[in-house]
Amino acid sequence: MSQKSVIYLKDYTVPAFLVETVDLRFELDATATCVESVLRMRRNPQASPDESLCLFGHDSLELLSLSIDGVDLPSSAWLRQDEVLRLTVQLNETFELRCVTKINPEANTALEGLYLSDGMFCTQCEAEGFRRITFYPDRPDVMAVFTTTLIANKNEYPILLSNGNPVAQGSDETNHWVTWQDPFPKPAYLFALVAGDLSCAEDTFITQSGRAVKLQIYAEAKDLDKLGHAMESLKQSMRWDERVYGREYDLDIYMIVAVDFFNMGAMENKGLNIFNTSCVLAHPRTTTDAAFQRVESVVAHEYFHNWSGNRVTCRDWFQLSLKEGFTVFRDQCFSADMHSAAVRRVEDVTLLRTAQFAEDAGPMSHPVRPESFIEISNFYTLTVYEKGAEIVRMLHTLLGESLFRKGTDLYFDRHDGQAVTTDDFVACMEAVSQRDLTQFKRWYSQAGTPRLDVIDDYDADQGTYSLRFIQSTPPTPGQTEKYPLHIPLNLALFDSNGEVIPLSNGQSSQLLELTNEETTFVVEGLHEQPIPSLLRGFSAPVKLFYPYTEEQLSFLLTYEMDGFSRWDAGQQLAVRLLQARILKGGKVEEELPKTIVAAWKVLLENASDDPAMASLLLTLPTEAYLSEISSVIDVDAIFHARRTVRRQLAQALETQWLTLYNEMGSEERYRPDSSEMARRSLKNTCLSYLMALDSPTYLALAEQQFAESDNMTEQFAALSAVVYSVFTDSAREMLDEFLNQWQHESLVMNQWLALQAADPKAGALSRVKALLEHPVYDSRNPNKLRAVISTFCNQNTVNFHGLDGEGYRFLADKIIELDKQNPQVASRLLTPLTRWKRYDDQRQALMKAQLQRIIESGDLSGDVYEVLSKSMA
Ligand code: B3K
Ligand code: ZN
Repeated sequence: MSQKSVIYLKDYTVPAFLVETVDLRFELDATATCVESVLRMRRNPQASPDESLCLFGHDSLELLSLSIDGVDLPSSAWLRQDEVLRLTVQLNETFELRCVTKINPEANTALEGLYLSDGMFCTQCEAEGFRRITFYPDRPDVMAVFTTTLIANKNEYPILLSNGNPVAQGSDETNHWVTWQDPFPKPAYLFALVAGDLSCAEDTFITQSGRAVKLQIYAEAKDLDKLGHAMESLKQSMRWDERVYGREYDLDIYMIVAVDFFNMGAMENKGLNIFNTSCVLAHPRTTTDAAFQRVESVVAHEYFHNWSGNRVTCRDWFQLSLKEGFTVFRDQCFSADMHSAAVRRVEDVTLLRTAQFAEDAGPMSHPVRPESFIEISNFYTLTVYEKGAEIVRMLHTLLGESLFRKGTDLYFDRHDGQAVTTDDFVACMEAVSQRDLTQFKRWYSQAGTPRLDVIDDYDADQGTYSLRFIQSTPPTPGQTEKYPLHIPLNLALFDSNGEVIPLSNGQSSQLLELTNEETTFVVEGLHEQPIPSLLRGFSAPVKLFYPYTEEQLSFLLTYEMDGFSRWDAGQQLAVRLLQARILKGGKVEEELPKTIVAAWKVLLENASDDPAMASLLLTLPTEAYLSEISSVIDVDAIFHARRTVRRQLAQALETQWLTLYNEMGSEERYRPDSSEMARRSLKNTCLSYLMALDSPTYLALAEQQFAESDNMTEQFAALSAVVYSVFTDSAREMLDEFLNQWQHESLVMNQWLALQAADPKAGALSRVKALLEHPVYDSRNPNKLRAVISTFCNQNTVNFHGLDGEGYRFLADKIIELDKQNPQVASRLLTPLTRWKRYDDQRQALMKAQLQRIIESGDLSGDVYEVLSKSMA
């Protein structure tokens, strides 16, 4: 493997040169686009005066000419090595640098920089894509005012968009041009352009100060009927950010463009967001409720970046969580306000506790503010995003709503137009609260998931109850020594009647701040031993260990009012049972314990009070969660244990499931609102339990739902239930019918592909290979790659981890192939193989052999190299 260089946070230095203005001129052509850039530059007075000018430029850039203050430079005036172009000539304090490059968007399969998506030009510049467009000081602390002129064939590319406001335009016989100007200085990673034959939905938003903002969402003409939900979501987000954070939108126009080829979900480019179609298009007939909600939250997330990310940006990429953690926290709170706060909290914690905790226990474990990287694209992780959001949430918890808001006001005010650090963010919270958050900041620098052990003791004679908290964090790669963290723990105590016991603060719950390795908390004046509810609302991202009895968990499931803690009590009850069965290989058929049947029965009886929460409460912990909490992951036992318990719960409570299924039915037309989504979710949970009974009666029920539903949520749930059932002939027929109906809807086909890739029945790998040959598949489209390959390797655990090692070999083959095409996506797909240490010896050997094979396959990208080398260390 070739050596790739490591970049360290500790090596940060200020930029030697600053850019005041950038004038870009693009002559757009699919295979030969000419880019002229004119930079007004000046030496940074804060940098050393002898530093030379270095610009970043990707290998794929063809440099046509370079001049300074109108004088062409000979090729001896610069050195070009790796990604850096170093000027060797003497430079004045201020000067104008003109640079002309040629690029080939059509050949750009990495989907970074300028590329083509279904024949339309688009860009992705975060983190380091701008250097694939032109030579530039491509780092986020260099902020400039951009003016962009786009020139293209007017028939092929009638729409020409870039950041800011359109200020001039014109045309000749064949071409037309538009000039855009963005008045807000920005880093190059927020630059964007789009050119294509697009249609658009339009609306207006009046800001709190009374300014009219034009809102436009662009997509291909065939998708024009799928833009309403994103538009509504955008307006809601704009209103919410004004109300909750006092933040108003700043330009006169806000545009979103939907593209089908995109490495991630969406991108917050200033005034011109570019979205993966999967995160913007929504229509009841083709889009599930889950996808509707995703559209809403991604639209909100990207909109919120306008302040947390764009107006105040990151000094360097180690600070990525400054914008991402904060913005995820903001979008979580937005969705909580729009729907059920408890449901959203459960969903967020589930993601964190399964996927982020697993990341933190694996070879890529890193602090929320990493210390080093080879390829920054590898650090757009659950740790930076989700754990980062938990850190901001903890600040919110510690300071309280009002001080937190003062803190964010100060942050936006103090740092508007700047590129700053997570320390700057915390400093604002310190300033408004007069608190010392030095220890708290360890959450940013220390990797790994802390463990919190709780031991309690009740002294009946004295009436005192003590809780002893012991915290520790396991070592992680490169960080063996760990220090105590500042952990906010929200606690409540219950008496045996299910009433909360007022605590010393007179309230029903109390926030404890655990800052030492060991802390003891004592409550006095109790008449009986209380039942503790620890970590209400999941007040800190830790693994909690307290030896609850089954009775105590059932008690909390009945009496706890905190939605998260109540749900968690039910999950832990199920975890107990599942873990006991996993130890026995998973296939045990012994009777279900009465506690769990009784608990599920009560849940079913009360389910209609809060259908969305009920649906979560009734769902067993996922295979991913059960894997994460296993010391050695026994794939087959986990799969069978879960499946058996599901079937037994279906059997034991068959009438209740059916009654509830019927109760959740509705004759009304589809509405994508919270209460209707909740109803459908619960209805589909019931259907999937009923289908576990392998009964033709319920097959008929599913077939009826499939045929009669007027929306994708119900149709797809019926299809999934049948595909995962024993009725293979019916499944085949239904899949074919679905294909026929939706073959022209690319996003629906992704679901169709993913459903089959996840089907755990034997022979999955050959079915997956057949899907890769199917006409609806396209190996260049990341959404399709994820639908088939990622779904198979992450969700179809029994087949991917098959002991013949063929699943592992398949993934390795795909990585080797894909790394040449799209390193970012290749590196991400690699994740399941990197977790080899979590499995038994036989699987470990098989997985390692495939990692080794990838290493030996030849020249690897920095992306894949970094993940591989860390996995093999
Ligand atoms: N900021 C982008 C992520 C860009 C990832 C580049 N590899 C999306 C977001 O978090 O909003
Ligand atoms: Zn983001």
